[in-house]
Amino acid sequence: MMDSQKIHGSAPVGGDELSTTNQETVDLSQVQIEKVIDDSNMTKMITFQGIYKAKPIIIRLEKTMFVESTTKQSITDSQTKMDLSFLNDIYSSYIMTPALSDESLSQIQATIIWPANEKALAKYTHIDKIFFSETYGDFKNIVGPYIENMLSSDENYNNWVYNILEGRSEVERVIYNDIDRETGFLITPDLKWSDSMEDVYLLAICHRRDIRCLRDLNSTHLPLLNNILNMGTKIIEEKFSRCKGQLRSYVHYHPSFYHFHVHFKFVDAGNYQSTDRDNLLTTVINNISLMNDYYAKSTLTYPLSKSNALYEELKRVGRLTK
Ligand code: G7M
Repeated sequence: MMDSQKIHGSAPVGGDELSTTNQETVDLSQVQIEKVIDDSNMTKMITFQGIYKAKPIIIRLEKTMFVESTTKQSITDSQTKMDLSFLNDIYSSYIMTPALSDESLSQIQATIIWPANEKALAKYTHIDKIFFSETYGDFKNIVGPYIENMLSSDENYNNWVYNILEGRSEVERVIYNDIDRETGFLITPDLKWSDSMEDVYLLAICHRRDIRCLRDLNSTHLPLLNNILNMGTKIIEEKFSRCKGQLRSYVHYHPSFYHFHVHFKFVDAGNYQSTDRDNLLTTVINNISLMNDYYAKSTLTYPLSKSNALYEELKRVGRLTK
């Protein structure tokens, strides 16, 4: 049986970026819930904002993973209630209510941030996205100049990338470095990798600095792209002892920083997730081989957050109306 004191809020949260230091547990019965700030059917999470002891609090609830043994028992347990939603040919759908004794099935993981500062509130609050179909003309007239302007107005824009490439940061984390000026790249763990072997997440960052993103790629870059695909795959599969074909390499459009890089993740059943920004490297290579300026000329559709500066720019120039 879980300690009820723990359920009711033992949540001192670390990290100054998220909150001021706190060593006090939260008494949830004293929290005033104000509103839902995020809610996702896909991630099975809901996040509330409220007030606790006159300071903002964030409470994020997440359905916990299924435990095989108890879930299996619940399916055949005669106490389990099954309400039929629909039956169609070989398919049927139910709302299943397991017996109350199946505690693990009703457990919820709660993350509490208190006191929550502006940064934490922004990070945990859902921001709407739109889908934007960016044409060749949009890129030439609006998006390309917007990127150039951003890069030239902030000389530190790609600093963290150059620190890695020049061996000033993350030196001991780099697992491969080919320093060729044209086709060279290095492989380093992504910031988001937790170091768990279950969800290996690596980045290949090229040494040349003249490729900002997918739009710039053409057939002159095929030696670089093939090098990243072939050598990157070989090195990573060997290092992590995985079978061939389990590694997924992809390029985001738009990326979050404009220096060409490729993501590498294993396609493990548990954490495989693709997003609408992903462009598989094998498809990129194929498209450029068929048509040199495929990415310069194509209309590229991607999700764009309403908090992204590009969204504001597209509105400013009248390309987006709302
Ligand atoms: O969406 P995009 O293709 O731009 O992805 C960039 C990736 O770079 C993200 O997955 C980030 O987690 C990762 N990243 C960002 N920073 C600031 C760093 C960093 O300083 N070091 C490393 N290793 N990865 C980073």
